[in-house]
Amino acid sequence: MSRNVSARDVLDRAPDDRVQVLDTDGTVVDPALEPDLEPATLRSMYRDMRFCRRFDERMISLQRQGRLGTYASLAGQEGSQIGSTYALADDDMLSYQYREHGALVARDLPWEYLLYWMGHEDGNAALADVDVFPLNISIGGHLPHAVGWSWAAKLNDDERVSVVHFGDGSTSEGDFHEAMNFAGVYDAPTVFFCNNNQWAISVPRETQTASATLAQKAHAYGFEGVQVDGMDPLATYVVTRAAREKALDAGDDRRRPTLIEAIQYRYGAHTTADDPDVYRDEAEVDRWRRRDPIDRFEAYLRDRSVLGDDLIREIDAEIEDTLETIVDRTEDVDADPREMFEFTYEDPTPRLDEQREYLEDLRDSHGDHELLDLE
Ligand SMILES: Cc1ncc(C[n+]2csc(CCOP(=O)(O)OP(=O)(O)O)c2C)c(N)n1
Ligand SMILES: [Mg+2]
Repeated sequence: MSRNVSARDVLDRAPDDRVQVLDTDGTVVDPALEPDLEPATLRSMYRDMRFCRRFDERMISLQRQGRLGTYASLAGQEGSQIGSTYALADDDMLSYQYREHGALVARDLPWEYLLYWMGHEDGNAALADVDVFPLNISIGGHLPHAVGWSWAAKLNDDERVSVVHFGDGSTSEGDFHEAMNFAGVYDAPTVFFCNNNQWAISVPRETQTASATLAQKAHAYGFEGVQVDGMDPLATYVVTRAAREKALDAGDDRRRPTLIEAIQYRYGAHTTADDPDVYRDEAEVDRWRRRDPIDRFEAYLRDRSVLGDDLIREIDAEIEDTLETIVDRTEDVDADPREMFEFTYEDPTPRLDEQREYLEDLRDSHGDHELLDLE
């Protein structure tokens, strides 16, 4: 996988011995760990990271114009999402919280993904064609499902693994501990990928847990936990690749889980409904921006002549076209607000019936108001 090291070498380390390949200026700090990737793959990773940054700006702008619902920004977290997803097979099962748009970008971002953010019920469906579970707002709720999927894969001799992204805040939920325990006991081939972006809305990492690291929590469940520089796409690639190899073959005819704690930072607000100025200092944001994943990776690629100004211009033009196409396509879909009552219960509860009637009354009293014109 890397030039000189095995998966075992990457994972067999103390939980606070953080894996890093690139320095903040893009120079290689650990040549033994540098992955052996083709120029085309490196360019594609760069394109996807750049796409993520632009996607973020565009989504926030659409939200401000009233064309998109509440949105969770990923800026700062591109290296973690793209590096980790590139380390997988295309049909490994991916599940995520709500901020990991990059993992979807690395799976060619099906346009249907935007349906969720534009408030369509269809946006809650699994993206089955690209092996991605539905978006998960209920913190930690998707972890047991990810483990269950991987356990089933193992029992069926299916050579795929399950990779689950979640936040630092998720590690305080019971679901996290139940999922980790189950995976440890039943040898479930799961890669737990924790995006530790230092904050769970306004709660800082320091008050989330008394543990020195989140990675060490894996030891309580009998498997390895490893920290990685989450703003270094080559490091997240190398660690995820190693964890995947272990999930396929951990020796002794076993498949084993791993917890990865990717250290990173969310530059923006928690969501478009949040104001971070009330709980954190702008100087903190500036400090983390010096570790920017795109700048670092760009410097690395330019130094190797894999990337130059002309190619970046071409990439940017393609990104704008692609974004325009998926936004137009989603905006062309007609929404029917009645769908919000359709998919949770086979038989609606009395409370839901009441709410549906309330909606119908509103429609009657507002005539053909744009949002309530259901016919
Ligand atoms: C079970 C549950 N409890 C509380 C919330 C409210 N909530 C929404 S986001 C969030 C913080 C999650 O933080 P983290 O896991 O670190 O993810 P991040 O937003 O930083 O990516 C909370 C508590 C929720 N969505 N689900
Ligand atoms: Mg967080």
